[in-house]
Amino acid sequence: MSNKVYTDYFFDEPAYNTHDGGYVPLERLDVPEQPLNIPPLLEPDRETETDTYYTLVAQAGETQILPGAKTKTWGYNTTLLGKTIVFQKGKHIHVTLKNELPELTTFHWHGLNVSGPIVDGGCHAPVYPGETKQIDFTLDQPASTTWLHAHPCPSTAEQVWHGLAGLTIIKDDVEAKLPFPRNYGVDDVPLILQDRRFHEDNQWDYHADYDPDGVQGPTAMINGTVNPYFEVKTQKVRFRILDGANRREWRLHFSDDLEFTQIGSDGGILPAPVRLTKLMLTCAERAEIIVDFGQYHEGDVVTLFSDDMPIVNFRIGKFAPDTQVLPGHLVDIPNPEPTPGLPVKKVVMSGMDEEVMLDGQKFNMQRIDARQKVGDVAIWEITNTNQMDGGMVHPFHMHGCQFLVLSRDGHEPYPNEHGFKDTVGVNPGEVVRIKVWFTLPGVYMYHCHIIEHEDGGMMAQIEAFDPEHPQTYHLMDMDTLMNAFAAERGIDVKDLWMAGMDSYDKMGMEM
Ligand SMILES: [Cu+2]
Repeated sequence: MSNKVYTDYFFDEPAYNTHDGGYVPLERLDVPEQPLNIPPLLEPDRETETDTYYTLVAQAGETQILPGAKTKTWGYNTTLLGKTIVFQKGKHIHVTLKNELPELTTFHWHGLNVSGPIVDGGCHAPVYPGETKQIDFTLDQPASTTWLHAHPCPSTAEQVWHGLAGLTIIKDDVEAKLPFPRNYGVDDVPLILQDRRFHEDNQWDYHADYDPDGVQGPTAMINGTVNPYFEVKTQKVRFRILDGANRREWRLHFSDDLEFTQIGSDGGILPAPVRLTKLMLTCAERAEIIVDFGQYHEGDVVTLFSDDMPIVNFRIGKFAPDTQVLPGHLVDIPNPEPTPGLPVKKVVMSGMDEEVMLDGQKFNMQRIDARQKVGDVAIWEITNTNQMDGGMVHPFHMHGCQFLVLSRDGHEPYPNEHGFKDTVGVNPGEVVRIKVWFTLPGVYMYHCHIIEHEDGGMMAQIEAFDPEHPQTYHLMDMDTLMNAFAAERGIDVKDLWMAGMDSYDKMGMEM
């Protein structure tokens, strides 16, 4: 491991969301501290040597988040967020998807290399209320922290806001040999970072809080807990951090500028550990870090902040000394040569508010915007045309693959971007080059992961094709989904309000 300790957030400061006109600063709610919720693990229905079977239920319920009235929330196999699913690489996974919500939803495996558009669970794979569907896939990708969230167009943002986001963890033999903490809930701890505004009777009101640049709330909610504390019982703790917010960027640092080590990014373990005192995550990005609390004593409290707001308190308990040192090299990252003769695939993210677009147009579910042969290794060039002054970081996300970041404006990527990624924050005015290859044929979406931007049309889709086995895809259309949503709500489709619709309407564009 290099001895260098990085002490900045890397991203361009003028582009931070704190400079946004609509920025909602975090505020500390005056409610007692509560133990950090650790999402329970989802038990498989059954398991063989080669196959694992799960049932996943999207359900509505009520959750005691604040003192007083419970909050109406949605979740996977629980009332809020989801039970954590642990997958073993190489296993054939069978999932029964059950929708017990009052409206249609989809089950998107963010970060999994599974075939699109159906297994992937984007907008083309609705599961209607009361319906059950089966999917199956074989996991063939490295150990990583990925997640599951709803992805129905154009209501992804609202459904995630209701709580449909859960963590998934992939394990493999390579990661198992590394000296990392891996006792779930004890020294291997998820931190799902979200923010909400609690209205009357502790309820959320997505429509009231709507902002086309992304909905925010002033209250930090970590794993569904407000004002959480966590009892530290081991010297070193690994955190699997997910920016599960609709729009908020998290600029994380600990009290005393405590140094920590990043060991993983979106798609797996980093080639080498990176020492940091600050870490910025944009929407949907993940980071795995190890924090060494060795300099503290029983009774001390270490605080995790985002900007200047405390978001988790770590109460230091008794622990045995841990002198294990991380190796300088963690994993090998494959780095295939680009396929000769392929043009650079250019993607332009433009606009803000309702004007957001991808390549000068808004998403159309029935339009395939690009094609790439399975196995081809292509250079993609992602441009954010926002002005540095007043623009914003757009987190670019791809389904169906994990990519490598090659450069930012021709310079080296950030020091913690040398592993697999599926989401990369692009600064205003910046050009980010990535290397993209698909392993499975399918139709895959790519988009900004400020969720209101994707609902608002800052999204496109690509067909990864196998010339030996041409396929035709039945692609869902917006009218079918909108009519279904209206019917489920018992209203006329003309009276239906969905977040992304405004963005199309105001630009005079068809959905
Ligand atoms: Cu965006």
